[in-house]
Amino acid sequence: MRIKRGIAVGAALLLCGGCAVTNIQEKESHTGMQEITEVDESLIVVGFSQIGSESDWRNAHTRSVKEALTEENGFYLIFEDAQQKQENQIKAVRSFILQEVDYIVLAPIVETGWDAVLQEAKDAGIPVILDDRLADVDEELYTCWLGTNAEREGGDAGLWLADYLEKAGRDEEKIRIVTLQGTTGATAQIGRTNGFHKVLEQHDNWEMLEMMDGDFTQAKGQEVMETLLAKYEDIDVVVCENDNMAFGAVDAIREAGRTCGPDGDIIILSFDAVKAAFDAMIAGDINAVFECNPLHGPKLEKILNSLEAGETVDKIQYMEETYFDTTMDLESIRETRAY
Ligand code: GZL
Ligand code: ZN
Repeated sequence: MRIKRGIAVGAALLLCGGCAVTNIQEKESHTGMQEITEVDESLIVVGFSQIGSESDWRNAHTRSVKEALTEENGFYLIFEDAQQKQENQIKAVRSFILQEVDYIVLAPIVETGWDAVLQEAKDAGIPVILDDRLADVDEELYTCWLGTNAEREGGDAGLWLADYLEKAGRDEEKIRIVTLQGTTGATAQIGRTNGFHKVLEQHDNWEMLEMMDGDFTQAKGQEVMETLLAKYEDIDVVVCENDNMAFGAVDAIREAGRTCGPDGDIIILSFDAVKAAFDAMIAGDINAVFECNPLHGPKLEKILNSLEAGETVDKIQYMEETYFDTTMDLESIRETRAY
């Protein structure tokens, strides 16, 4: 680990056991708490800029990374929560550079706006791992990306809907669809929207009435669904680009005196497959959920250890994922879920 030279808190290098340690690492600094602790030279110091805590998925993702990058596993993790603001992520990356961390892990809230700060990390000789979402930069500016195939998730949702409608004898019927999109410009939003659109184009009886940004949150999802229900008399399908927006959409549909799910008028498709989505499918509110696996911790740990050992790693690494719907034994599957 690089020894951090005097920054805001003032460098106080303690020599112990012949190795220099710094006691100036600031842990969990997103809380503003100044927890001064000793950092053992042998630990791999990782700065992690996390988007926020906007969804169940995000919280599971944070837990997974924190559970993997522990001191027992040989890491010193500096965690920064950006509260869903890109400027906070850029500030966090700059603070990691100042602290001369060994690696930077960044989950970029949107794909654009990263060129300058990632060039600064490269100039400082600090490898950057993109996790979860991608940044639209020269691929020389990051070592690898660990993510999920959002476009395939969107396509799977479209194929599932086509199969579901055919089985219901509705493959010729006019199908009116709205989409609650994730944060505009986020990899998950771009991929899911594009993937679903590719299938929609195959069905000239499907019409996308409107797509609105629900920012991956339950509150915004409910608000957007209320707007769409007021605007469109007939909605047959709601594509929700994450579970939390789907929960908000179900509340809005109920409050409008409408019905949804396998026994309702409106088909609800969602992405992530957190435990609460299983509860919603079991309750008959949601028809199908397309998994996006947040348990990135163990793979990140493996990537970091490989890099520390001087090995090269694959530039793009995907998480495994599948889908679930109400034809399955959801109660028992739910018990096997880790998030
Ligand atoms: C998906 C991830 C998305 C989740 C949302 O890879 O970026 O962000 O689908 C989360 O729940 O907010
Ligand atoms: Zn995904």
